[in-house]
Amino acid sequence: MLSFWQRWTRDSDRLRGAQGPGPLPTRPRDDEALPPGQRSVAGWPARYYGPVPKFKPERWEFRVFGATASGDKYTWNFEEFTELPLTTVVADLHCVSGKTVPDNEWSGVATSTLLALAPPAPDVTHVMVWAEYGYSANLRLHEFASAQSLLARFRNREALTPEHGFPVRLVVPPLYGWKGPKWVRAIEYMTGDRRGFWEERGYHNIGEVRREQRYSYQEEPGEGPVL
Ligand SMILES: Nc1nc2c(c(=O)[nH]1)N[C@H]1C(S)=C(S)[C@@H](COP(=O)(O)O)O[C@H]1N2
Ligand SMILES: [Mo]
Repeated sequence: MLSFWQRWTRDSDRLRGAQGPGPLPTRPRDDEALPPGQRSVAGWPARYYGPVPKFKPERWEFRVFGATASGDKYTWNFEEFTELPLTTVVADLHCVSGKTVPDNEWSGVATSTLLALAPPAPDVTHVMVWAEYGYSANLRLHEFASAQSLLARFRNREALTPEHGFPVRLVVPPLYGWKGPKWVRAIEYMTGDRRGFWEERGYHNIGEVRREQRYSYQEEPGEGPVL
């Protein structure tokens, strides 16, 4: 019987083995090439609101609920979640504060895998991603579902640390960092839009980095529920 840590990190070994040992290639960053208003930072400072949740493997489960096609809820316990196939995406992490952590190699469960296992009803337009302590972020279904989106368990082939979202965080590269909850526990399928934690508190409902959608006062009519 593997401990939860052995179970989680055996994939880390697998990722390293698959791609060879040694440091990751790094390319020099030219901040000119970053999206407007962003600059790259060295290392990986952790940014979060509130305390870091304590992970309790026996109490942890991942849920999909709301407007599923079947009307059922879906749950995976920790062991079951570790059995889901992994994919890898390389992407920058853009905080709305202007700091970018470049070239992260994220590995985890593709959102398309989850959507296939827990199909949404045809009229689902948005999802709410729920994390520990009630942190949430709303996304349009097509953004959540895109090929670049994943529920990351690893960064640069290492299991996430507690302050970076262990065991799992959402990564959606085209959106600002707050749209990617760390310590994710559930996905809610919604047939309309509703604001998440920061979207209710002055941040843009959509949050596309390329379009610099930082604050809710920038929203055009139709880009978010009335505040
Ligand atoms: N649960 C939760 N997830 C969160 C946050 C948070 O406060 N709580 N902060 C978000 C913000 S604003 C950013 S920029 C990234 C930062 O991730 P990092 O600390 O791993 O760099 O996490 C996002 N996910
Ligand atoms: Mo952020």
